[in-house]
Amino acid sequence: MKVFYTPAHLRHDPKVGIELSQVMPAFEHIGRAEAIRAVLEGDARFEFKPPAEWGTQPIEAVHDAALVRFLSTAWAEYQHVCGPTADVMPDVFYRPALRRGMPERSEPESINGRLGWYCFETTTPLTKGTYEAALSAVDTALSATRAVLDGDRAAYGLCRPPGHHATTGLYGGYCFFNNAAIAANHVASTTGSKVTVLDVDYHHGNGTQEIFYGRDDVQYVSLHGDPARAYPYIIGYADETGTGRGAGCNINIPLAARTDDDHYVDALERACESILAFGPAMIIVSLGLDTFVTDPISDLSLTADGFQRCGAVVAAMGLPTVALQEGGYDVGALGDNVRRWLIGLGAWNPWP
Ligand code: Q9C
Ligand code: ZN
Repeated sequence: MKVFYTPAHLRHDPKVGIELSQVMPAFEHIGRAEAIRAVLEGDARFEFKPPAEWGTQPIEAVHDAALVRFLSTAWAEYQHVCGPTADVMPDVFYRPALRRGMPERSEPESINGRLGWYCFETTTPLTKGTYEAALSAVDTALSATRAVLDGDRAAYGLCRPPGHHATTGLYGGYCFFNNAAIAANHVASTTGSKVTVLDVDYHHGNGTQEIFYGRDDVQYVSLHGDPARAYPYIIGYADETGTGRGAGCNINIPLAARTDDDHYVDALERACESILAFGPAMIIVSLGLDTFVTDPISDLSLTADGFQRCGAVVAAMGLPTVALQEGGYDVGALGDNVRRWLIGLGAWNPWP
């Protein structure tokens, strides 16, 4: 099975974030992708490939061009006005209610004001090379997708930074560009076929849901910690099912704390029935391993065995599959958890 990876991810090197009122060392750090790379390199079933360069056109087919432009210069602009500062993040967020009863204004002029216009929370610093790393994560996603469009049964994109929290116009949740949404939109728009994004990260992929909420050519199916208790709190509920042409094409399956392998696999099998009913030509998996029992920021109870069973459940649908890396923060276990999930997918075997 092909694994797409580039060391360009190392250029996004955040050190701190504010989580639960504490200044915390970054959970989403360079060691995550390096841990996955080390484990997969040690298993002859995985063949490493560098991604091709795709430029910004497929990104701007999903995200506002203004977000892309902002991210390309924001860190450097901030250095002139407020620097030197390695990790750059807003201290004032745009909230429409601040101007209740008044006409809306557009993007602020100052760099600090613009940060709070484009970013929605406090755990996603911009660093010197964040933009280049975020572009490389999109390249990784699109290159893995092309391998599958060209006939591979499955491929894995070791994307970093992750993507599923990034919306059309906002970044946050450790995410800048929505790698999976860009890949899904690329497939839907270039082939005319239906695509499903199956999101198994612990957190609801609010960005992917927002991007496709009104569309009937891309289905979004997510299993995640119930937003009644889990990030991103204000989106990800079961009654959010899509709008307009997209009505019925968004499926959220919120899960209880400490959900174990058996209950998770049951829920995933239900999700797969909805996917088969939709009838996509390809599955893009937002592959987060932060459902793991000892993940430091999550509260589900999956094991490595459970991950292998999940991969096999997805493989049993018999559809071409692209797995793209999202979260997973128990770095000591992360590489092996990814490996087990991909072994379950069993891309080197004939279709089950
Ligand atoms: N205690 C991904 O897994 N912080 N992003 C949550 C809750 C942000 C997770 C704090 C979590 C973002 C890709
Ligand atoms: Zn996550």
